[in-house]
Amino acid sequence: MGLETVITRTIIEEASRELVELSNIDVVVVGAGPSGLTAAKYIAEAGLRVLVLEKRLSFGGGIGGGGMLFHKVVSLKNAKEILDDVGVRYVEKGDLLVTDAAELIAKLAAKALDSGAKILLGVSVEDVVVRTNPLRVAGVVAQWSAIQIAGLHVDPLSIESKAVIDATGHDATIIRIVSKKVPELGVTPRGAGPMNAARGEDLVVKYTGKVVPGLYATGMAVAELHGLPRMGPIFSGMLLSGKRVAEIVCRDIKSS
Ligand code: 48F
Repeated sequence: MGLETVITRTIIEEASRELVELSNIDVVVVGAGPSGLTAAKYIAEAGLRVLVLEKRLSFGGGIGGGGMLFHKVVSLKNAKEILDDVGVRYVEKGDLLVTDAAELIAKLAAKALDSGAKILLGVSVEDVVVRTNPLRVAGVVAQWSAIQIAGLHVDPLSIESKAVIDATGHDATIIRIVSKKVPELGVTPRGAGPMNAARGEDLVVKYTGKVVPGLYATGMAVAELHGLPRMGPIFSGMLLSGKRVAEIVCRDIKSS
């Protein structure tokens, strides 16, 4: 057997074995931006099985774009503990901690993976699984992003989970899908408000949490749902929101 065949078989065998295990999991996080990666890290550390699905072939979401493409991003000092936890270096400037965007992306992802989270890149969530009695979100429907981009009609795969976390940022994709397709759950995204960094930072953490049974929101998806102010290129709110949703999801799953 030629090396090409060995390579092909190994990839298919290893990926299939894992995908079978991942098709029923404790938590699915949709989106590998700052809030989703932070949530995945703390959920995995709490001992739950967590899968992150990211539609792009890279992680980090909005971190890489930083502020107007500059390579520095900032956080308030209330996120110091999380930055220390993931080993990101920063300099203090007044009330702000300044980090390199690339380092924040790499270390958040590495920490989530080291803690046991699984991340699949190039996978888009296009629908949710819903169960009745009681009515709840019970998983996601996923498609290769390449298939979506090509506009091909290929049926997707489903992943069952105890909790789905919408960490899709301004898209608030899962919240919008539930709002449109399951109106009886009463989810009505208001759209994020205009810029107010200080208020936005506080409120996004305060409103982080359960949306409806089985569905949770973190990061800018929370702002989109509740009409909270946007805050621009500051990331403490995203990190703290990720940690907060992890606490809420772990508590709910462990008490159920
Ligand atoms: O946008 P994103 O970084 O969301 P976030 O964690 O952080 C927001 C900040 O970056 C910034 C901000 C901070 O003050 O305002 O905007 O809330 O990351 C969202 C990730 O979700 C992916 C998307 O590619 C990005 O990496 N994503 C979006 N829709 C889907 C998805 C989908 N349907 N399936 C899979 N991934």
